[in-house]
Amino acid sequence: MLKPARDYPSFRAVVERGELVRVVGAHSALAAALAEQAGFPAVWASSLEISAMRALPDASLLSMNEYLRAASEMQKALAIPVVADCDTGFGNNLNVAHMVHEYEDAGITAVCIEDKAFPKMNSFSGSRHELVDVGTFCSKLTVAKNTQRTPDFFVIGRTEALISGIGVDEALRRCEAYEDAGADAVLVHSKWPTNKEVLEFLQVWRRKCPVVIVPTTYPKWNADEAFRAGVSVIIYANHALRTLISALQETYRVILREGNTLGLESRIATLHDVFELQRLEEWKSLQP
Ligand code: SPV
Ligand code: MG
Repeated sequence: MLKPARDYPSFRAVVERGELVRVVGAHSALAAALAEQAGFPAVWASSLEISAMRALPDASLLSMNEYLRAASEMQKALAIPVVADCDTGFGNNLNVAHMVHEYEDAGITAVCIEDKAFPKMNSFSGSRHELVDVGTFCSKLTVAKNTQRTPDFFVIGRTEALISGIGVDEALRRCEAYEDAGADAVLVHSKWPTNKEVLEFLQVWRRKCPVVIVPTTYPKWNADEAFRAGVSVIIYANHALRTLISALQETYRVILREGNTLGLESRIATLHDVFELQRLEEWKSLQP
């Protein structure tokens, strides 16, 4: 019998297994379903990927409802949890409370908010990234935790201290305060070309809160090594988007160049693959 919505564990339950959690970014339910098929235990509903699907920059342009819709479409297609990238929380404490109501209602079990000022710019955009002060962000985290209705709801507090260039000590000071304010995990984001800054952070971090990283600019660091160094969750945030771009560029080029699609056929998914991802047979069984 067709079950359009599937059962899935909360992100907290996945983290509490005690193993390294590798999370991959997605921009659509289809990409999320492929991540699940590949074996990932959770999916990151990335603000960069979701904005890029509209050919727009990741600059607080889309509304909360647009991000929520994308995350909730992903969650409906999955038997693994979505971690929703909620940027700055879409405004002040009131926006954060509204966000938690809406995301929790939609069945999302984990959200991530960051300490940049609204409106924000993507962390790799080369802009000056203004942060809110520690107290302001702690207050957002406390509001988020006080708003949730299910005990499992998981709030990640993300610092952009390293992205804005104010150093590892400040990142530590902020993450300690975010844990004290109720964050269930801290995300320390870095754009350093190696794992240097994150390692310095981990060497001093003595708190219980799990540490989340996004190793976009230091892709050499192996997951097992990161786990041994104290990382609990790794987010591969934008590789799906970049793969999509390269794959489509190549397909479109070949079609125009060759005048037919013969050379592509063995390299691209079949329609059977498409129907399977759509669970077409299950849907067809509704109307015998
Ligand atoms: C995202 O994937 O939208 C992120 C990670 O927040 S980053 O793009 O590195 O800021
Ligand atoms: Mg983002």
